Amino acid sequence: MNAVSQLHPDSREGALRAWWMPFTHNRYFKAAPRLIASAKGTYFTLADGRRVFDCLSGLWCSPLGHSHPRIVEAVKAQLDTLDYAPSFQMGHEPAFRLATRIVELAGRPEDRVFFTNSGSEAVDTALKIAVAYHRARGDASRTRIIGRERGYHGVGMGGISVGGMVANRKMFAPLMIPGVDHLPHTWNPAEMAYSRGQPSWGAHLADELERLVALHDASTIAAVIVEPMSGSGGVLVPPRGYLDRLREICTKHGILLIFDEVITGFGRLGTPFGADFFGVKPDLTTFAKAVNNATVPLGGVIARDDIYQAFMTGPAHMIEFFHGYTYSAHPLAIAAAHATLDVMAEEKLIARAAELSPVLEQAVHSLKGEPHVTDIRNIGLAAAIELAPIAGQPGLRAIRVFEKALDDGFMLRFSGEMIAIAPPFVSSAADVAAIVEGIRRALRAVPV
Ligand code: PXG
Repeated sequence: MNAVSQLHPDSREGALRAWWMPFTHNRYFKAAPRLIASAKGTYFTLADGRRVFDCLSGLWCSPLGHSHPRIVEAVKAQLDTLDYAPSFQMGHEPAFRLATRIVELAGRPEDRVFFTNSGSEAVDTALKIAVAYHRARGDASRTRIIGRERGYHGVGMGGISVGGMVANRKMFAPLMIPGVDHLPHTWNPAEMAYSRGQPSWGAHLADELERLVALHDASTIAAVIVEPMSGSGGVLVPPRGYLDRLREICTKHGILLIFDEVITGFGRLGTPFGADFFGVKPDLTTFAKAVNNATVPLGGVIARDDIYQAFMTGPAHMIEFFHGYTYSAHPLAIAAAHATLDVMAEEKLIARAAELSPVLEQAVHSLKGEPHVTDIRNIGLAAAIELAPIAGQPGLRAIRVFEKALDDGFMLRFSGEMIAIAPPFVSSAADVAAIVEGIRRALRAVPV
């Protein structure tokens, strides 16, 4: 036994020892833990009693605010009725009804939904559907997947293979799926720094897909996967015309286009999906997070009807797609999603996100010229502020800004050299202005 494991669990070090925290600087955190005790509406209450504004809607996932009474009520009622139901060879009615609501909201009523429990599982599911679809149609050489640099598609082996974040990939390279290539990312500060909304430069970057087709041949490529807007990469906004161009090239070569809408799905851009915002139709769409306000883990894939139909061959009593999760369509998650979609519709919260978008754009771009700021990007109800790194200490600048803002009552998201915000849709214009002023104070308080 080492010294640490002998610590008394009542001591702070002992109490924090066992949980190996995700995407967290564990040693730094445990030396000065930031503990959340409760949440209500747009605020978290920390263990020391301070209330902080939730500037990223959780991790992009709670746009209705926390402990929404309608969602709480729905989940509690579901617990009393059906706590769990197997989804293999059995089904429960609310899950079918939710799938119908999702394809209707997406404006694709003929399409199909496969439920998962997270965005990562949704991505791996979409990749498997894409490869199996081509095989089912007799096009078995189409196995290659094209991702994009700086893309984030969760942390499954498939997701990190197509993802484009080096830190998430480098330790696992031998296990990642082979036969993957990447498009270049679309952020070019020399051409687009401080763009408001979509940059006008960069549609031609989609033509890189033609180069990859020329290199690998279309007959080897199953799908292209991109986030319509890269959230984790730092709100990287697609240049005007870029996604349309990707769509055209995919269609021309029989390649499926997967939009990873884990962040953009369910209203973040002020439209039901990013596909609606950009006016580009993907073949497969992944979602998670906001679908049920993150009350219970839920994700999924929307598949074009003919993709589903391609699997519906062979004897009717045989399983068509050997894939699924114990918790696929978990009743509590489904109940939370119904309540979330009810509230979104009744309170017109997606339109509310659209109304707040210009307020956020105006406010966040007023940070241009503040200390350390090198770029500001925004789209829908999301924005990122890129900071100049501290020499020799990558990442520390954004941590410092995050810490100052937290002390001041604003919980931001930091990642690399960047601060991201994605306020809850139920925020007021005054809340959005207050977040930005909080960031301004934090930027000014962090030493050069
Ligand atoms: N795809 C996309 C586009 C995502 O943004 C995932 C897949 C994976 O989802 P799960 O549910 O497996 O985590 C994501 C997740 C951040 C942040 O601060 C973003 C995510 C998760 C946590 C933090 O940018 N995105």
